[in-house]
Amino acid sequence: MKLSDLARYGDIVIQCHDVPDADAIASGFALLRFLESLGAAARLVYSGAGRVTKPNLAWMLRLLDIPLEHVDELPRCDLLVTVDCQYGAGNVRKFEAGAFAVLDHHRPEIPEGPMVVIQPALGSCSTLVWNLMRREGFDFAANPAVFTALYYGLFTDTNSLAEMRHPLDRDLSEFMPVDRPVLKKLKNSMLSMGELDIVAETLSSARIIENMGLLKSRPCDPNLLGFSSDIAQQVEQFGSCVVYCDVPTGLKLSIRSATREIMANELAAFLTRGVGSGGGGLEKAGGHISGEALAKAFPGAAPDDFLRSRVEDYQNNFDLVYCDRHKIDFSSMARFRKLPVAVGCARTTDMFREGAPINIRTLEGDVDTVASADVYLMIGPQGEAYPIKKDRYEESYAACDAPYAPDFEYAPMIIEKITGEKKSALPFARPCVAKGDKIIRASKLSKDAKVFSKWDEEKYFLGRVGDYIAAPESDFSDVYIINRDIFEKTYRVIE
Ligand SMILES: [Mn+2]
Repeated sequence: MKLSDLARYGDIVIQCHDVPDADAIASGFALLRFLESLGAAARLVYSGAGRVTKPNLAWMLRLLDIPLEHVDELPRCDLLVTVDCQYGAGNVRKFEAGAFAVLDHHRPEIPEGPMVVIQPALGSCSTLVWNLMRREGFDFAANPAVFTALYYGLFTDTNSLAEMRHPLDRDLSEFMPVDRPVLKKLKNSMLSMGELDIVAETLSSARIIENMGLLKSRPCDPNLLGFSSDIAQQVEQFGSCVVYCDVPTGLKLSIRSATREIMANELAAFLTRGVGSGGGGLEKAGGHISGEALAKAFPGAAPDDFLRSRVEDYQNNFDLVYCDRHKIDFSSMARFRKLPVAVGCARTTDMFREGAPINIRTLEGDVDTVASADVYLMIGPQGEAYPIKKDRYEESYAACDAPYAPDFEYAPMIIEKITGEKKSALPFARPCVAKGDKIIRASKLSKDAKVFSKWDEEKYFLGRVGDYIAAPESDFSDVYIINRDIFEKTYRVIE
C-alpha cells in the first residue's frame, strides 16, 4: 500500500490507541501533516476513559503544536486510520467506520487487508510512518516539528534508542537534525512524583533466580520500566535482569544483561517465543507477551507464573560451548562438503574515498571499518555483510558470472561516518563463489547451545535443536553453528 492512497478519501480521522503514548501521537501527527500536504482533510483523535496527563506528552503537544483531540464519538469521516494499534484490538476504542486502515508495529491481531500495514520487526510505529512518507518524498526539512515528533516517538518506544531493533530504526534516528531544545525539555519531564514511587516500589520487589533478577512494576510507561531495569542491572549479583509490568494486552518486559553468556536480545526472544515478540541489543532489550497468545498456547497459565517459569527454563536450557575449551568429538561426526553458492563482494573504495571511516549496517547490527583498497565487503546469502581483507578474499573466492540480484529484507547500507552519506552496497557488488573444497564435520544439535567462537568477543552463536554444530576439518577449535535451513541448502554429506 502507498500512503498517498489514503489521501483519496476526502475526510479522514486518525485514531491513536487509548491512553496514547508518544509513539502513537507522533505517528498520527506525521500522517496528519502528510495527508494535509496532499490536500486531504484530516483530524487526529483518541478515545477511551483516560486523558493525556503525562508531563512529557503535554509538553510534546504544546511545543510541537500537535492538534490531538479527545473524542467520545467518531467524527464524521470517509476513512478511519488507527496508528500504533489495530482496528478492533483491545487497546483502542472501536468505532463503527465505513472504511479503515491500520499502521502498526505490534504483533498482528487482525486479518491482513489491502490497507493494513503491520511490521512487528520495527522498534516504533514512527519508524513505519517515517519510512512510508520518505518513500513518497515528503519534505521533512520544511516540517521540522514532524521529524522531531517521529524521532521522539522512536526515542520513547526504544528506551532512549537503546532498544532499537531494526536498521530502519537507526536510519530514522540519524535522518536529520532534531530540535534539541524541544527534545531536552521532553526528556527531562518524563517522571511525575507518582512515578518516582513506582520506581521505588519496583526496585524493592526484586527477586533473584540463579543469577537473574526478576522485578515486577505497577503498570507504567514503558520508559519507566526501562529506567527501573537500568538501575536494577547495577546490582552485582544480577548477571541479567527482567523488569515487567501488566499492560492491557499482556505483559511488557524490559531486559538488561551484563554478562557475555546472555545477550539481552536473545533472552528477550526466548522469554517471548511463541507468545509475543522481543528484541533489541546485546545489553538492552524489550519484549511483549500477548495475553491472548498465551491463553491459546498455554490455556490457564497465569502470565506472571509463565514468565517466571520461562526465566527458570532459560537457566538450564543451553549447553555452553567455548571454542578454546570444548570437548566435542568432531572427529567422529559425518563429513560434509559445502556447495558453491554465489555471494556478493564490493570494493569499499568504489563506494567511499580511501581512509573514510564507514559503518556497515545490516539486519544483524552495525559494524565499523575504514574504506581502503585493502578492504572488501562480503555480502552473504541472507544479506549479512562483513569486511574482508583483499588478500584473504583473493585466496578464498573467485569472481563468477552468475546473475546477482538478491532480494533481501534489508539490503546492507554503508554509511560514511563523517559526512553521514549513505549508499546501498548492492549496486557495487559483484558475484563470486568460494574457491576449493570446504570440508566440515557437523552434527545436529539435540539441545540448544550457545557457541562462543574465536571471531567475536561479544556475541555468541545461538543454536536451536535441529540446527547444526560444525567445525572445519582443519581446525576443530573453529566451532560454529549453521542454521538448519541454510545447512540443508548448502552442504552435502560425503559418503
Ligand atoms: Mn509504539
